[in-house]
Amino acid sequence: MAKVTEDQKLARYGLLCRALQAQPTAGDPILAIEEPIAELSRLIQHDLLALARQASPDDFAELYLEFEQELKRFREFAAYSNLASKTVVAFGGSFSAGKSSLINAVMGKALMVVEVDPTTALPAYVLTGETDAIYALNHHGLRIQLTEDEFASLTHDEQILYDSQVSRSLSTAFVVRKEFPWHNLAFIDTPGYSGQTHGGGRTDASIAAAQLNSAHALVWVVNAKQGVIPETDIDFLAKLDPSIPRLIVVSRADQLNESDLQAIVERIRITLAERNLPVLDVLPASAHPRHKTLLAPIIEHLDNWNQSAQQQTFAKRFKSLFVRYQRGLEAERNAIQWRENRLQRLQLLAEADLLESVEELAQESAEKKQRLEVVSAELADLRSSLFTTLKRVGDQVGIALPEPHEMELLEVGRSNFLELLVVLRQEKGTAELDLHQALSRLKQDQSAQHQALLLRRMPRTRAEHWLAIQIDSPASLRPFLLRRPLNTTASALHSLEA
Ligand SMILES: Nc1nc2c(ncn2[C@@H]2O[C@H](COP(=O)(O)OP(=O)(O)O)[C@@H](O)[C@H]2O)c(=O)[nH]1
Ligand SMILES: [Mg+2]
Repeated sequence: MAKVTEDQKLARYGLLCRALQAQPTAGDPILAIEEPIAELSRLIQHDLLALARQASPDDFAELYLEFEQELKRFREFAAYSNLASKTVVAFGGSFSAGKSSLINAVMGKALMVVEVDPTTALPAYVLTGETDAIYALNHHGLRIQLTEDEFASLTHDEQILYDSQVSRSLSTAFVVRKEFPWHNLAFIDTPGYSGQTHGGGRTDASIAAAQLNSAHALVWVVNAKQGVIPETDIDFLAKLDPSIPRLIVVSRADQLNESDLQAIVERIRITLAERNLPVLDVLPASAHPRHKTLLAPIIEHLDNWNQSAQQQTFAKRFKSLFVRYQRGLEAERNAIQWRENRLQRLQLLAEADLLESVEELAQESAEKKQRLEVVSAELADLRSSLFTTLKRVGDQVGIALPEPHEMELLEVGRSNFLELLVVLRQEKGTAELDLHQALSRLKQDQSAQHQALLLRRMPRTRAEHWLAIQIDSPASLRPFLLRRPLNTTASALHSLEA
């Protein structure tokens, strides 16, 4: 390995200083939004946590991570406002699947870093701009500029050469390319997911999922040499928002012969259909210039996405997180109500010596219910403050967001299976559905096609999970089994009633 010169060491020191800078310099556009951004952090990192200590759903830990992730993404857009008007296309897939190479190939230029060490790789937005430039956000949320060489040096070699890991102090990169062909698109090159835990206990998988879920479209890359789409990829795809259009790209086509490649593409198509994961297409690709023609259908999809200007998803995403929290509280309120009903019966039957205990329990229940109501009201206030502050920042930097009261009204899609059934029944004006009976019919495998639409087929699904939808058990278990209803058609639900 080449020896590091004094000049190079000095340059690295300069980079380290920038990466660790904590105060914006005069004239930094971030100064204009510092106060509302701090307010957003306070709302989530302080007020939301304080509420959660009083009452929160079982999955609050995940919910909170998503809140933080969404806030982080909003800060990225605020720090580099050219992103605001772009349709975001995320490239996902496992480490070394070939995501960065594919991005380079479709752009027709080698602009991204490939073969970086996955543990130090930064997610990078790639988009057009007036001049070529690379920026990164440091851990204080400040945008710093990197030279091409500095960006390229953020690999595992850095550790060997300089004994430093600057990329650990950076969170996101923005690669601006004058000749980026799609003016309305921004790509996001994700480092890929793994089960490994990262600093702070987060897994790469959860970060990758949040990044992909916030995109307008997805390109999922699979390494052709694996021959199949791995089970871990399927699990991952199943967890992503089904309303985001996705394209599967089978990379390294150059390393297989034509017929093997076709067989693999076909197999992946079938697997995805069987697993009930609709995709736009499964397309082979290669980063090798010799196989350039393979890229044409992929580029066609990108051209298509480039046609439509899309609003950023912040309002919808934050709204759906609040809705999840509220639904968790509702489920708990229902459980308490049920308990209260039973306690009332006990009160009637209890002997005098037990009556006091029963009354005590009833009192506790009532207090708990009241607390839940207070938390629910405070959560609504918190939501409205967050929407107002988001809008303030959005107006300042040019991120188009609905008015706060419109955000309140935003429809985030029903995620409650029972609710869907109730709506269906009301539409049809039929008698109340016996869920137990309906589900047993579903299990009799009458309409396998509809069954697959309604239920997730996951290898991990255990018998007790199935039990959960047959008896009136906690609503929180149902989403695990039931597909998010965005693509559940009414006709599929009809099959429950048939
Ligand atoms: N032969 C061949 N190698 C590829 C192709 N795509 C990626 N690679 C190689 O696979 C490795 C990982 O690719 P990269 O794009 O960095 O993967 P990422 O981690 O998903 O971004 C690199 O060594 C690439 O050169 C391809 O289409 N053909
Ligand atoms: Mg990469």
